[in-house]
Amino acid sequence: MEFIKYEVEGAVGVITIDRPKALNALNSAVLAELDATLDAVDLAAVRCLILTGSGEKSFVAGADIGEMSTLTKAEGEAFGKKGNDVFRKLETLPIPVIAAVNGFALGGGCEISMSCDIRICSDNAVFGQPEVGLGITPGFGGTQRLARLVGPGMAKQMIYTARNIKADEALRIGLVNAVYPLAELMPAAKKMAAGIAKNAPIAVRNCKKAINEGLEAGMDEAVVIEEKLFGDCFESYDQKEGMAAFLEKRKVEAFLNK
Ligand code: DAK
Repeated sequence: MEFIKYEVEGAVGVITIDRPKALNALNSAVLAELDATLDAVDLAAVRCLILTGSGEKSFVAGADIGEMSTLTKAEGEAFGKKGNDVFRKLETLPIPVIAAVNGFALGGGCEISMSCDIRICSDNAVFGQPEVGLGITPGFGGTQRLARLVGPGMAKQMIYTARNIKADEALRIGLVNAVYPLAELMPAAKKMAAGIAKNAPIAVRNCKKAINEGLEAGMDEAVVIEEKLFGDCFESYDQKEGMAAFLEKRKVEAFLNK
């Protein structure tokens, strides 16, 4: 891989987008490598992923403007689909993904962070959807996920004005969950990931599915989605061990993902 680094530490995988010359901007090659990396994650061993960017300045500075500049309408739509397919794969991956946003998260960078389950950022992070200033719409899910995350009023303001926001404002509007000094971002992400990884994997996976799928449904349908995923946890080794440990006043020995 030229642009994606993937490392596994214990049960936590760290994906780093590594294209420093372009501040980690997403071109077709980066998207293809990210897609292949997600396909290769060992879901039996890895229980949480962290997505970050290389360097100390940028998470992802957007889709690659040079590559997009000469696209036809049909090619633009195809490029949007390529990004959307990878981002959707990330969003629906059976394990949680934490975006550790270490700098610029503009356009496609903001969008990829929103495809992750949880966003935390460094204090130098900058978020924004600058696309209308470039003559295009957000094309990797920004019009959809930003409105769902921060509400339509704030999303429309950010998208129509193309104004970037800093980490403190991102925190205030709920786009990120926490802000850290840059040096503390990855340790914090790893600590959170390890905390997730020690919980029962089938239950965590079903929670992700229930939240994601429930948000797309009306409440009557959403509670049925939850019921089924709740029921699915029973008779598993991990459910029996988790409850036995409580009843026997001891610590869980290990969740075995079965
Ligand atoms: N694409 C390509 N190269 C980029 C880039 C980008 N998005 N962002 C930065 N770079 C490159 C710069 O061109 C520069 O390259 P060299 O000139 O050194 O060769 C290098 O990275 C360093 O950048 P700067 O010299 O500009 O660094 P500064 O610190 O001065 O500024 C910056 C940092 C992040 C403020 C600035 O680079 C910047 O404004 N970058 C562009 C940010 C941006 O507008 N991002 C949004 C891109 S639009 C769609 C699909 C997808 C999308 C839309 C539609 N469909 C097909 C429907 C998504 C769109 C976007 O993401």
